[in-house]
Order: sequence, then C-alpha cells, then structure tokens
Amino acid sequence: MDITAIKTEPYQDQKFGTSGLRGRTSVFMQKNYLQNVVQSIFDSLEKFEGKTLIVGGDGRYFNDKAIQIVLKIAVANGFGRIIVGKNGWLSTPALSHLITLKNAFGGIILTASHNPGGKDGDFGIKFNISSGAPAPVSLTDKITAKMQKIDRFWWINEPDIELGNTGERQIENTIIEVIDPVEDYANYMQEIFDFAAIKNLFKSGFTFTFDAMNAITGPYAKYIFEKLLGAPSGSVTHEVPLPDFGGLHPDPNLVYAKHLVDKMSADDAPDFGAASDGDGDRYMILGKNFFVNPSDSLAVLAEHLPDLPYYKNQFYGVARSMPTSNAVDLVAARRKLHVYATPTGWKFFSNLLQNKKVTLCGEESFGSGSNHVMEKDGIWAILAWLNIVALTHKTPQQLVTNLWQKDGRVYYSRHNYENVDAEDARHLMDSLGAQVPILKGQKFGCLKVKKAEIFTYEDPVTKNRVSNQGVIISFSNNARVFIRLSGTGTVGATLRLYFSKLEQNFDENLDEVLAPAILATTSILQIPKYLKMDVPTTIT
Ligand code: VG1
Ligand code: CO
Repeated sequence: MDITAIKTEPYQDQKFGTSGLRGRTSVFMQKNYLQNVVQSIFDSLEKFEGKTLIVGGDGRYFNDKAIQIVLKIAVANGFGRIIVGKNGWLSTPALSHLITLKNAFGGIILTASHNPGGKDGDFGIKFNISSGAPAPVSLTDKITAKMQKIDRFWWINEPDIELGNTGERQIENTIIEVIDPVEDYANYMQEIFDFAAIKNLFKSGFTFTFDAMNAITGPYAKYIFEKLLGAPSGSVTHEVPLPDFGGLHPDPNLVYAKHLVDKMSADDAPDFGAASDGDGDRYMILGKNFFVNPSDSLAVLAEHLPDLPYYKNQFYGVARSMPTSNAVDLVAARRKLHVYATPTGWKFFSNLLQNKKVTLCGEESFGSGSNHVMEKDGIWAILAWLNIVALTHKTPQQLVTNLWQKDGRVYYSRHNYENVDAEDARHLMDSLGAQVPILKGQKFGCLKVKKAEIFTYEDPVTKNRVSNQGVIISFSNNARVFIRLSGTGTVGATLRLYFSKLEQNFDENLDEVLAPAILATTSILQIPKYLKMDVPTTIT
C-alpha cells in the first residue's frame, strides 16, 4: 500500500461558501492549499468508501494539476470508482447530471465559474451531493470547520494519471474511469427537447451563433449544435477551452460579451445569438439587435416550457431569486402557478425542485434551470429557447414583446460596484440596516419610500431560516431596489443593486424609467461617501 498521511497546517482564510471556495489562482497554488480543501470535504462526509465520485473542471489554468491532486486524495480516501471527464473537463451541469446518472456519492468540480481565469485570475472548487445539488449550508459549514483544524491529508504516491484518453485503470482499490465529458449530457438533452424540430429550424435557413467564451461549453456546443442539430460549421465560436479563456472574461453579459452583442447588432446579424460562462451554467440570449434580459428569459421559459412534452405533466411551479425581476410572477399568476422567491444561489432552489414544489428556476445573473439537473444549466436554456422558437416560429424579440403586451414590461438593471474595500462595504450595509426601520415615508428626490425591509427566507421544505439576505426598498412610483453584497468575489467586496419597475408601455427608455429610483437609492446608501465612487463599475 502506497497510501500515506501527509502533515499539513490549516489556512485561516479557507471558507466554503455560496458556490464552494473561490480565490486567486496563486492562492490555490500555495503548498497543500487545495489538498487541505479536498481532504476537509472528505472528512466532512460519511460512508463513501467503495462508492463513486465524479470529478471534472472547466479547463482553466491549474485545472490539470489540481485534478491530479483531487484524484490522488480521493483514491487514498477509499472511493471505489472515480469517474473523470477526459482532459479533466466537465461543465457544472454535466457533472450534476453524471452524479445522478451514475448513482454517485457526489462530485467535485474545479471552477471559479464566471470569474476570469489564468495565472493572475481565479480558481475554485465546489462539492455537489448525491442528488446532484450543490452542498447545502449544513455541509459547507462542516467543511469550513474541518479546514480550520486540518493537520493531515491522505495521499497516494503515484505518477500523474493519464486523462487524455477514455478508459479504465485501477489504482489500489479504486477504478479510475475516464469518460467523454459530452456524450451522456448530449443524450440527456435529446430526451428533453425536440431535436428534430430544432434541426428543421436550422435547415430552414435560421441563422445562429454561439460563443463559448473559450470556456468549457465549447466541446458541448460543437457536438450538440453543429454535429447533432446541423447548425453550419463555424456557428460555434471560441470553442476551445483555454487556460486563460483567451483573455475573455467568461461571464456572458452585455459588458463581457460585448463582441457578441456587437455581432448581433450588425446589419447582417444572425437570427439568434447565445453565450455561456466559464463552467457552463449561465447563458445569454440575443435576438437580432435585441437583448433578452435574464429575468424576461425566465418569464418566456415559464410561458412556453409547460407546452413541451417533457414538462407537460410535471410543471409544478416556478422559483426566482429575490433580486430577479418579477416578470416571471406575472406569467405565473396568469397560468396559476405558484412562485417562490429565494435568496441568491442555486442551493436554495434544489429543495424546491426535489420536493416537486417547482420545475423551473432562474436568477437575474443569467442562470436558469429545471428539475432535469440540480444546477443551473446554460446549454439546456439555449436549447429550450431554440425549441420554443422552432415550435412558435417567433423570434426572440417577438417572444419577449408578446409577454410584455400581455403582462407589461418590468424594466430592469443591475449595478455592480466591484472590488471595493470590504470594510467600506460593510459600513455601508450596516448603515443601511440601521436605516431600514425608519425609511418608510421619507422622501429622496421626487420619490417617497413605500416600504423597506430586510430579506429573511424560510425554506418551505426544511423550514430553515436564513436572515440578512439583502434589503428590499419599494418607492412611491412602484420602482423597487434590492441591495446585497456579492458572495462570489475573491478580492474585497462587491455591492450589487438591482432595480426594477413594471410599466404597461414597453417603448420607454430603460435609463429614464429607472433614473428616479437609482438617484434615491444612491442618496439612501450614500454610495459616494462610503465607497468613494460616483458610478457603478459595471451595469449588467
Ligand atoms: C453570483 C450571482 C448569483 C449566482 C452566483 C453563482 O453570485 O449573482 O446569482 O448564483 O454568482 O453563479 P454573487 O453572490 O456574486 O452575486 V456561478 O455561474 O458563478 O456558479
Ligand atoms: Co457559472
């Protein structure tokens, strides 16, 4: 037996949060840093000996070395089978699917998702449980506690494991199985959607472009959109996962996918444009000269998914995160569906999905998903849109504006103040928290505060309560702002403000509609005083 215990010491900065642990790549590359995390995950689990673990990553810098560390520690801890994507690659939704497909104990995914990659970028690790869902808070708290005290990890002295070809090999009592990362996922998508209808759509001359942002969805998109569905070769761009994402910031939004937005605004723009993020769980949809806001995308999915055969008899309800606009609520009210509003992060949806409270979930941050996997899923969402376009013969713009005609348009904008000093951000939030009880009735510019409250969530299934999930302020003109700090940044803090306002007229100027609420919020929060900034870093 070549299994040994290696001495280590805790890193006090290690905390397993919203989406696992994220940090600078250089931090992750410190001696035993990743080893401590992986061993602490296993030390927090019980009875996994002999069982199956799924492992993969989004291909970013350090993925190749990190995968070897995960594999060796997993062998040394006694897993019976480890299934790993070829080249160490798997998207987050594909990993989630494989966990349930292979009846696995859980899965480890190496990614910092939409954060930039490379030597000077970010790295990260997440753990998903046997349902395929992200680790719940009870488990992430346990992992954090273990990381604070770790003094050894189990290791196997072996040369690096070859991951370039599919196949099996045995090391000690563990079978390592290298699989094609795309195949099972692509098969699953064919069970859900009408591939023949989408194929016909492409045959009819419908033009399509997909941008993988040099991240993990490239191989998935190439195979699904071009090979299976017949989109012309070259429809999928930036399709090779690169360690630094070729310098792109793999966050599919108006700021970081500007090149795609420009392509979709040109005279010869394709009919449909899409992109996804670093680990493949987010997506953006664009029509010709038309941006589909993610909150509206969720509403379109809620309107049409129940008509697809796969969802027909299992459409229970919908959920959105609290900062997401209430466009989906308007559809749900019409279709008599229940709506849940949760804190930010996919793990809050998984209980609802598994207990058949909801079938469709979504976040304003370009993430949607259904009960098909317990993660948000970018390629799934794009296929859902293509299937809806194929069935309805409507363009993305028509699908969205048809809903606006029925329900009104929720004007929506997210302002991000990125990488600000963490102390400054905390002071701002403390001062806001102190103001909440006395804001009602106060006037800011031309608006009065109608209501202000701190968002506390009680899980309808577990009855667990989570407090302090953000602040909601409603104004006299019926505009609303939701305020919270990001939980995924790696440097300092990021303040996010989410503005929305329902109007029956949908041809108004977004900035003008939201301007009074933005002004009022800036003065309530005293942003220039606390953050020493006058304008947001990005508007997404
Ligand atoms: C962000 C998004 C949130 C999403 C999370 C993880 O979190 O706002 O909606 O669930 O990222 O997505 P935050 O705390 O920075 O606002 V991903 O694609 O990075 O796994
Ligand atoms: Co992601």
